[in-house]
Amino acid sequence: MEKKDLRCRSCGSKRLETVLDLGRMPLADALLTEEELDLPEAAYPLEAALCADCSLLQITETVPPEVLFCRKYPYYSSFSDELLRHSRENALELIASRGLNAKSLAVEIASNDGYLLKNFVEKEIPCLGIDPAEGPAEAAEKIGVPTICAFFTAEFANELAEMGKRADVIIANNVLAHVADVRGFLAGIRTLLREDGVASIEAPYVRDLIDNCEFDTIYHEHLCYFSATSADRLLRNNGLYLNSVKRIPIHGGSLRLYVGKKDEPDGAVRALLGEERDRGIDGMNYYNEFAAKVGSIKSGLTHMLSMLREQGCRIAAYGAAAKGATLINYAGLGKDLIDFVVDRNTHKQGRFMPGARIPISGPERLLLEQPDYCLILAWNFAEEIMNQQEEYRARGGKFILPIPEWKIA
Ligand code: DWN
Repeated sequence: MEKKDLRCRSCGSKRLETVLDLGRMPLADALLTEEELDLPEAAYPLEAALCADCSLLQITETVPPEVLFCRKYPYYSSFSDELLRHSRENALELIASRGLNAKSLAVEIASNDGYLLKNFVEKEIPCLGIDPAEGPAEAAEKIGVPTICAFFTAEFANELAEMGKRADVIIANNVLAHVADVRGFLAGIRTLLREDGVASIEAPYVRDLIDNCEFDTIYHEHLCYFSATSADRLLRNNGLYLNSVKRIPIHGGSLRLYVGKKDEPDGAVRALLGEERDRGIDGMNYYNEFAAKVGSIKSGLTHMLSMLREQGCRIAAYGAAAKGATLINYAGLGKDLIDFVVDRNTHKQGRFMPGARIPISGPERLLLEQPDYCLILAWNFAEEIMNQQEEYRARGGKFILPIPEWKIA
């Protein structure tokens, strides 16, 4: 069904084709306090559509960024050791490959709690973090990472440039897909980046999303789902160039895009664009079966959990993740099936999952109450979580992985 008034976030085309409609959903990171349980909860359409002109997969609804990312944003990157390891590697690789030193400047957009820039501080390389989320920005300052609590926009970049700041390296992990004014964002990068500088941008890879049916990574914070093809077209239309690219396993499969101001694509870019062409990732056929696959995950999971419940089993979940909110609310997994969710992030403990309103506690509750099963909502960190929770398993607890189809682990 063609969309009338909507335009593609990248190329402005009106030719947006629905790929998956998840209906009206609460905001994935809008965790509720006890007091808010009796209050009405906002819900917004959540529909993913493909642009027939530039092949960008995107959601059709834009929730104001101030609503999504500011006052009570509960996500702190440092609660995952795997993410810290990954980010340190990213930082050290950039420092080495760009020969950064005390005269350089590294700027990270969406720097959160300093999880990555702390590696630059350790190496005494001047750096600056920018993040609109008050809590994480404060936490970053506390560990000595210079951070400005603000959105990164073209105007903001102009202000920095007028203060004489130019970045040798700009890092933007898990933010390009979140930005409503993507043109302004990229204009800001062009302004702030030195002529010979590099922007290292990580974003979930649409190919892994579709091939592994990671539909729960679709939520209102994620406006775009990039392929190398759609990212290349967006960057090119905004005076930036995809010069190298890597597929990386983080967050269920992501791309690391190396972006510059000169058009010098390397073999890795040409190879991946070729692969995508061969697989038809820029055409609707590639997305046709996705909705049906999502439907079977939903029915398979709810059926299995209901069976366990009927057998008298107690079920909990691990990871009050944004993707977890999509999964439980889309699949209708409520308090009748899942008793509680656990999460290491102390800012999430004591709150409730949006929509389903399942209580969130610390991981110690798993051993305290020893539920028979634990559904891992943060499946992208399943290995780390299962290793960490060996005692729970040694006492007979069983883990359930929901994606790409449920299995007992
Ligand atoms: O883009 C985004 C990605 C990068 O992160 C954001 N918009 C929001 C967020 O998405 P998410 O919440 O789905 O991300 P994670 O990183 O998969 O969330 C994992 C959750 O699990 C966090 O709340 C931390 C928690 N966790 C834990 O309690 N113990 C994670 C690990 C590894 C653990 O051992």
